[in-house]
Order: sequence, then structure tokens, then C-alpha cells
Amino acid sequence: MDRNCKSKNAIVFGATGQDGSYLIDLLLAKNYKVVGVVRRSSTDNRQRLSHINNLSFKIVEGDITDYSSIISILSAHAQDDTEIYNLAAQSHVAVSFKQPGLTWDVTAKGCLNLLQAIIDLGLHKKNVRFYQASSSEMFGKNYDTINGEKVQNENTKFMPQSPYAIAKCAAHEAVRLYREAYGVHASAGILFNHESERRGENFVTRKITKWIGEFTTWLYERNLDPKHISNSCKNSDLIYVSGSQYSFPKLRLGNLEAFRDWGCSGDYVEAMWLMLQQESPDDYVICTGKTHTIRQFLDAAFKLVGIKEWDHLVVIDPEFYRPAEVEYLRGDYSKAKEKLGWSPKTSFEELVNFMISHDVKHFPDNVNRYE
Ligand code: NAP
Ligand code: G4F
Repeated sequence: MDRNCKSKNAIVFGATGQDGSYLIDLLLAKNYKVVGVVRRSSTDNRQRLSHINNLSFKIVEGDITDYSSIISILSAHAQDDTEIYNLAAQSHVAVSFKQPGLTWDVTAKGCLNLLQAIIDLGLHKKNVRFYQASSSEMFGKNYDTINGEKVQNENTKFMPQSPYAIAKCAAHEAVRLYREAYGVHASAGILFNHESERRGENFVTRKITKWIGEFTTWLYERNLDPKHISNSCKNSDLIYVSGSQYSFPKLRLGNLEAFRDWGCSGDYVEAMWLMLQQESPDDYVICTGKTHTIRQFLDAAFKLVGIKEWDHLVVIDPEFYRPAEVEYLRGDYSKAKEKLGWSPKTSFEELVNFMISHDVKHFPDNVNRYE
């Protein structure tokens, strides 16, 4: 029977994350039966799934560092043609410098556990397909110069700059090896940074939009305008309001000069799905082809709430600098466009607008958000 005519099913590891939740929304909209794997937690880690009310969606508990739990889940839920998406990771680069061993166990070995379980259960002979969430962090310090432009694509060599990136490189190589050695239908998406209103609050974009949301609410509740902010607060950790006792903690950030190619999570999960619909497995760069600094993200985000000068609202804190930095990321998605028919839909400006619109509840009166 044609693969497209069968009822489809998928297992998503990393279901509670930003991408996991968007991917599950997409798969359910395509009438998949979806199993989401969630690790046990003493607090609620299912908030990004709380909007789903669909009998085709089932949550099971498991942890990708525990091979036996993977075997149980795949034995119970993987059938002929099942699509397995591995989005599970310790995904924070700065955290990976502080917890390199854990990052390795989850981000590298977890992927190997999944691939080996596919072999041990013979699922590769049942046309089970596997997606691995690889990362542009793997390029690290490296880029190619093509037609005078600095970019990274599928041929760019990896020069990882963090324990996280090293773990992602190992997982990426495991995908290639299991594809070549055992014929597993395993594909890796080398995804550049992608964001949304579901982005974790300690990644830089969301940290900025959340802070702006809290700051504008604080101003609104006190009937203040950003122009009331005292200039005398330049050397302080707090923002003061002229002629009043009010103060608010400044936004604390690290390196503002790094370049990132920022896209939108909702667009990128579509690319993951497209990779698993291809006859042959392969690796693809997914990105927007545009790059901006964190400083430019700040400019765009503050402008949306009517603040043109923001230097006095931000503290540069050495705590948020990393032992090694990835200074420049800008992808080239030509292969994905040609082979998958995929292109990004959301521009940088739309992404910032979309995140600010979600996090800011009270726009200052003088702001025209749509100008
Ligand atoms: P995320 O929000 O941090 O989600 C990571 C997911 O992994 C969460 O569901 C987390 O569960 C789960 N997880 C962590 N440790 C686990 C374990 N031991 N067993 C099972 N699950 C575990 O990340 P994301 O932004 O959605 O990214 C998804 C994937 O793409 C990650 O692999 C990330 O490294 C990769 N990636 C992301 C980007 C990006 O810009 N977003 C770019 C390139 C690649 P909890 O919710 O319980 O923590
Ligand atoms: O938002 P970030 O933490 O994302 P980063 O390190 O680029 O990693 C993200 O994208 C990768 C794909 O390229 C994924 F694989 C990875 O899982 C994750 O999703 O930091 C972006 C930039 C960095 O240059 C960082 O040094 O922002 C800089 N930055 C400056 N101040 C900060 C801060 N980053 C964070 N998280 N917090 C800050 O206060």
C-alpha cells in the first residue's frame, strides 16, 4: 500500500520541548496517531502540551538515557512505517559547559541508544524512519565563503565550540553511520536557531521578550511611560523612575555581538516532517539565510514597545558570557529548498513581533505596533 494512504503514527522524544509541542500539533493536524515521550519530573513539565485535547495523542513516560525504557516504548508503540523523532536533548549551550557529562549522556548517548534500539528490535527492516535534531552549533567557529557571503551548509566542516555541540556532532555521526552500516532510514536536520512564544525562557530571544513584557506591565501598573525612566540609573543594576521611589531590575545579558540566523519553530517542524517523507534519508540545513546580532534583536524588540534607546535598561553581566562563543551563524537552505520544497515562511521582523505580541500584555499608549 502507498505510504501516504496508510494511517500514520509517530513517536516523539522530547515532546514537552518547544519543537516537540509544535511537531505534535503538526502531526495531529495531519491525522497521525502520536505518542509523546515525557521524562518523569516532580514538577509539571507538560505545559506546552496542555492545549492538546485529541484522542490520537498519548503520553508515555521514558528517558532517552535509559536504554531499557526506550526498548519498552518502541516495543509497545513502533509499528511498520512508524516515524520516530528524536528532539530530546540537554539543549542549552551555556548549561553544557557546567554539566558536560549530563549533556553528553542525554544529547549524544541518548541518540545512540535510540538508533541501537531500532537495530536491536529490527525496526529498520519495517521501514521505521528516524529524525535526529542536529544543530548549527556543530559548525562552531567555521563557515564557508560562497559568492562572497559567509554561510554554513551541508558541506561546511564542523568545529564545535561547546560540550553541547560536541555531543550533537557525535549524534550526527551516529545517524550517518547507522544509515550507512545498517540501512536505517535516518535523517538529520541541521537546524539553525528557531524561536517562538513557547521558547524556553533562558534562551536569549525569549529572555528579552519576557523581560520587556514584565517591564511594560510594571510601567502600566504605575501609570508610567518609558520616558519617565531616570537617566541617572546608568551605573545601577536597577531602573529608577524620576521623582519616585519605584525601581525595577535591569535586563542582564552577556555577549550582544554574536550573529544568529533566527527562524520560527512552527516553520522548522514542517521541515522535520518533510525529511521523513522522502524516499531516501539525508541531512539538511534548515535556516532563513539571514543573520542578526543580539543587539539587533534588542533594537527590534524594544522598538515594538516604543523604546528607541535601551542601553540604560540592560546590564552586561560576565555571568552570561560563555567560555567559548559561536560568533557567526548564517545558513544556506538551498538543498532543503530543492529537495524538500521547503522555505522559511516567517521573517526576523515577524518573529520578533510575534514573540513581543505574546509576552507584552500592556503596550504603551503612544505605540503604533503596526506602523
Ligand atoms: P527544548 O525546548 O530544550 O526541549 C528539549 C526536550 O528534551 C524537552 O522535552 C526535555 O524534557 C527533553 N529531554 C531532556 N532530557 C531528556 C531525557 N533524558 N530523556 C527524555 N527527554 C529529555 O529544545 P527545543 O528548542 O525544542 O529543541 C528540540 C531539539 O532540537 C533539541 O534536541 C535541540 O538540541 C535541537 N535544536 C534546537 C534548536 C533551536 O534553536 N531550538 C536548533 C537546533 C537544534 P523536559 O521538558 O522535561 O526538560
Ligand atoms: O539563545 P541562546 O542561548 O542560543 P544558542 O546558544 O545559539 O543555542 C540555541 O541554538 C542552537 C542552534 O544554533 C541550538 F542547537 C541550541 O539547542 C539552542 O537552541 O544564545 C544565543 C546567543 C549566544 O551567542 C549567547 O552568548 O545569545 C548570546 N547571549 C547573550 N546574552 C545570551 C545571553 N544567551 C543566553 N541564553 N542568555 C543570555 O543572557
